[in-house]
Amino acid sequence: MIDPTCSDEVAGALADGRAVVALESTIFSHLGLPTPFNREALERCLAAVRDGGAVPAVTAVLDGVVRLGLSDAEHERILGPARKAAERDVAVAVGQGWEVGATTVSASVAIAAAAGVPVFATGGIGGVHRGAEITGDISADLDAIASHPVITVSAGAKAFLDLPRTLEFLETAGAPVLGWQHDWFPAFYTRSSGLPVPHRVDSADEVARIFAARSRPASGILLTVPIPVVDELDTAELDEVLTEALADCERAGVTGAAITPFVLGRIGAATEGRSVPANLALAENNASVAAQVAVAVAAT
Ligand code: PSU
Ligand code: MN
Repeated sequence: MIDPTCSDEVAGALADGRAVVALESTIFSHLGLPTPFNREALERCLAAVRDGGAVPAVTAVLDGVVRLGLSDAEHERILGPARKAAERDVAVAVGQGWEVGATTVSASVAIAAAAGVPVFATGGIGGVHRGAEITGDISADLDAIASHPVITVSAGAKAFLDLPRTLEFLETAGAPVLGWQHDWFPAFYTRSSGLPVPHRVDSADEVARIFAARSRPASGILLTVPIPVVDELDTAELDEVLTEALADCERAGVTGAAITPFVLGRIGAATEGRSVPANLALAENNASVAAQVAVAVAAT
C-alpha cells in the first residue's frame, strides 16, 4: 500500500488538525511547464497556499520513497528531469527505486488520501481524450478523483480533451462536480467550456459541508475554479491551436501517457508568451481557493 513519508511540517500540521493542501509535481516538472516558468509556478503555488493559512505539501517519489511535503532542496529535484508517475506507476516507482517520479493528479490524490490530507490543488486534470471511443484513452485522474476521499481543486480540463465525456465519466463514477462561484465547467485557459457544472458553490464552508455529507466515505469531489477574468485567453485562437496540436500528435505517432505532455508542449509553443502566464495565474488561483477550502474542512 502507499505509505507516504511526510515532512516534519506536514506531519505536525496533520497531528494538530491544521489545514494542509497537497500539490502534484508533474505540473512543476518539465512535463508540465517549460523552465523557468515551472519554478515560478511552484513558488507562486506554495506562497498562495501559505497565504491562505494552510501548509503546502508537494507529492513526489524521490529515490523510491513516496513523499508528501518537500524541503527546498527536494523542490529543486522535481524541477529537473523526472519520470511521469500516475497512480498505478507509484508502486513501480517504489519497487524500482525511481530517482524522481513526478506525480500526476491520480498519483497525488492517492498519496494525499493515504496520508489523510483531504484537499489537493492542481492546474488542470486529465480527462477523456477525444476519440476515446476508439482508443480507450481515459485519464486515470478521473477514477482517482472519484475513488479517494479528497477534494481536487482544478481549473477544469484543457479543451483538447473531450469535455462532455469527461463530465459524463465523473457522473458515472459518482464524483460530485462543483463550480466555484461559477455556473460553467471551465476549460483551463477559458472560464467556460459551454458545459454547465452540475452544482455551483459560493463558499468554502459550503464545499466542506458537501464533502462531509457524501454517501461513500472513500469518494472524492472535483471543485472547478475558473481562471481569473483578467488572465483568460481567447477561445477562437485556442481552438485553432488545440486542433493543430492534436493533429501534430497523431502525425508524430505519439500514444499513451506521452500524449498529454506532447500536446501541452505544442500548445505552449504555438501560443508563445500567452499560455504560460495564464497557466501560472490559474494554478496560483487554484492553490489559493484550495487553502480556503482546506481551512474550512479542518474546522468541520
Ligand atoms: N493537464 C494540464 N497540465 C498538466 C497535466 C494535465 O493542463 O500538467 C498533467 C497532470 O499531471 C495530469 C496528467 O494529472 O497530465 C494527466 O495525464 P494523462 O492524460 O496521461 O492521464
Ligand atoms: Mn492516457
